[in-house]
Amino acid sequence: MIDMVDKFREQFYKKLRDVNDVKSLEELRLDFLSKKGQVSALMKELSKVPDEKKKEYGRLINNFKKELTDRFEDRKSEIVSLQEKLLIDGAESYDESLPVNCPDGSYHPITLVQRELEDIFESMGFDVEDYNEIVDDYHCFEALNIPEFHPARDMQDTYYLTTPKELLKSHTSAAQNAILKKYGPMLHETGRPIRAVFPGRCFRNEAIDANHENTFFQMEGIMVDKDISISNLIYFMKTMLSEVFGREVTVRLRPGFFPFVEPGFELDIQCLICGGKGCPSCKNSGWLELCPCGMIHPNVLKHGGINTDEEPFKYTGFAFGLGLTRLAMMKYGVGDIRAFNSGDLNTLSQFKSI
Ligand code: FA5
Repeated sequence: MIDMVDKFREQFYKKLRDVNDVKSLEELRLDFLSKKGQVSALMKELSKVPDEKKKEYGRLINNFKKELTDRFEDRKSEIVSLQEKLLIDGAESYDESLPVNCPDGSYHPITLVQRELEDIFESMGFDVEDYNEIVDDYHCFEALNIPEFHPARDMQDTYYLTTPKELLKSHTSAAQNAILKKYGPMLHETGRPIRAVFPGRCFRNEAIDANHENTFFQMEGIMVDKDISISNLIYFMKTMLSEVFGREVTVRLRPGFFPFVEPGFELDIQCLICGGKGCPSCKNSGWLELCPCGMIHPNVLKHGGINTDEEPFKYTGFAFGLGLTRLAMMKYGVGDIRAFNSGDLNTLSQFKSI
């Protein structure tokens, strides 16, 4: 009997660790705590033990049942409170099994997140810009301090067109040069800082999984002015994330290499699908790479015609490349990125109606 209890305990805790949603929680309850579950099976075994041991084993099973019920309730309240936190800004609780209920159509969740971010950045004085999906090699790489044959090109394997040196843009950074050239003269002539965000669709030849797509969205942002520093960058990143999520979210900043920034950082957000415990959406790390950023490399500013040398107008700036699709996953609690490009109305009709 003691061996059976130990075996069931081990199985229970192993399964409990993997439970991340209400559905699998219910499966666990049925498996262990329902009338047909493992604990009831132990109770039935009790009839087979000698009378003098019945009391001792009865107590053992009751204590075991209480232990399992307590742990089950703890995990249940953790999951429920995590889900409540995820129900931000009217996003209905995302459940892929719900029937289609959207007679008038609805916005795609990425459109919703994009518009919300545009509003946030506009309120902080940023212009919103649009940019091509087909770009040339110069804008996607060379102007970003990534010369031909530089190994950094391997990080973004994309789709080339038959026209020489034209490709589907692999990142929104491809627009940086055009934005610097558009707003640079105003900066030099009137001192108006460059503050712009530019959302866009990006393409990469990726091995697709729960958090990688071959077609996904990013939102790039740049700010260039006199005396811009890393503190400005961190301030804007934190403000943006707390506005989007409506509360403080746990982030971490670690060094990251991108030839177009120096220094460069990776800004990760603690996974809101599993609360940092580890799940397929965050490759079991508890963190999701969301927004690489850094101080714009002087070579990039020079390619964009910005004066980086002469006093008193020596300009510096920061840039970031936010993963919009991943942000939508976190905001709405969508555990698999493939849901967004699926065209599945059950999934996509659960967001704000038109
Ligand atoms: C870049 O694309 C850089 N251009 C970002 C940048 C901009 C750095 C400005 C510094 C300054 P990266 O390859 O890490 O970096 O992609 C940026 C974000 O896009 C990732 O953090 C992730 O959130 C998202 N992303 C990248 N690849 C995919 C993919 N295949 N599917 C979904 N999201 C992706």
